[in-house]
Amino acid sequence: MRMLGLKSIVLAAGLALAGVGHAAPQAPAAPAAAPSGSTPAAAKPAAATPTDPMLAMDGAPAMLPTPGVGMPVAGEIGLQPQATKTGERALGFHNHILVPVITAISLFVLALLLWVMFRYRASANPVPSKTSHNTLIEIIWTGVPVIILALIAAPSIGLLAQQYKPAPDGAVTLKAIGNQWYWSYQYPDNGGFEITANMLKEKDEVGAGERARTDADGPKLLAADNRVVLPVGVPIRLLTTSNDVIHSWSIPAFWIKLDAVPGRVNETSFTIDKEGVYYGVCSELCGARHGYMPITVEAVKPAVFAAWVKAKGGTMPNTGPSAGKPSTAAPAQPGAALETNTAEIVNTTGPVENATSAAPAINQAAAAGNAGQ
Ligand SMILES: [Cu+2]
Repeated sequence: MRMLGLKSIVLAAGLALAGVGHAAPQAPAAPAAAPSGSTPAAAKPAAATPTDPMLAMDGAPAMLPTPGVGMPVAGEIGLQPQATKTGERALGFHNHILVPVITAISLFVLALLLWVMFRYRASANPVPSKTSHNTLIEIIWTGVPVIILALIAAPSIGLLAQQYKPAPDGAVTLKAIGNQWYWSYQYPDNGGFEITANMLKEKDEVGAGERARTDADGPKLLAADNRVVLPVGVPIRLLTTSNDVIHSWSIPAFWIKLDAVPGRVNETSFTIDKEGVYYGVCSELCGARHGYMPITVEAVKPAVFAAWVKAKGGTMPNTGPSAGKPSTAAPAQPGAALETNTAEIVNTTGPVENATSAAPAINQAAAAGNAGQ
């Protein structure tokens, strides 16, 4: 209960700060754009409740992270609970096959070592055997490991194939672009709007007008100002690339880790089974602030996702899964540079012309500020 009380206070503080974003829900960059003028908090008193549809800076629906889900837990070992079918399969493979096999082999080898050390020590065995070959034992110590490896390989290859299965038609495409040191995201099937995600700083690190991390945003070093919103139960086609050096987009609870390489696009797919907030970090050493470019994914019902896309100025594709182009409802060419189908997206460095085009520049400035620390 005491924990709950503390959380409520922190949450209230977070929502009050998040109230900065209420001033301009249509212009996500506005909070960052007007830090130096008046005190943002004074401009708009926060009337936020936990169900307020605004938590992340970009107007993502408010969803509180569940402790221990989609994030690491202090003092725990093992893998995070999985939120995808592939992840559950891999977790089962790890927990029920790999760990028992590894443990049994280690204990067996340890027992052999101990037996040899005591039974054949000089005092107990003064005259050593001169045996140099034993056909039966040699067949066993060659054959048994081969059988063990074959037994592990069978499920392992199936799992590997499942991890890189191309997304089916009708998948939602998310393109994650690594930058030193933040992530930007495009939704090419949804009008091509772009969002930019920077790490939320702690209370004692923020400058004037900046929003500090709260527990409602997520754990320290893992919470981003803008969340990647994705629908549950719908296949996601993940594309990764980079604007500078190699990064890696990773969400442990999805069993996803895909390198983001400059000049090429990597692809994989996954389907999130459970709603929730999931956290990850860049998983490829990419420079000084490698440890400060977190990934926050908010998995929501498809209808909520559609509403969020609309709020971002994007569009939902026509019911035909292979419609390809944004629907005619698209506002004034938002996806002009991005209406190609996902396989041929190569324009990662050009300016993104859409409703949120101000965001990258401003956030890059913010990122540069971060780098100066
Ligand atoms: Cu990186």
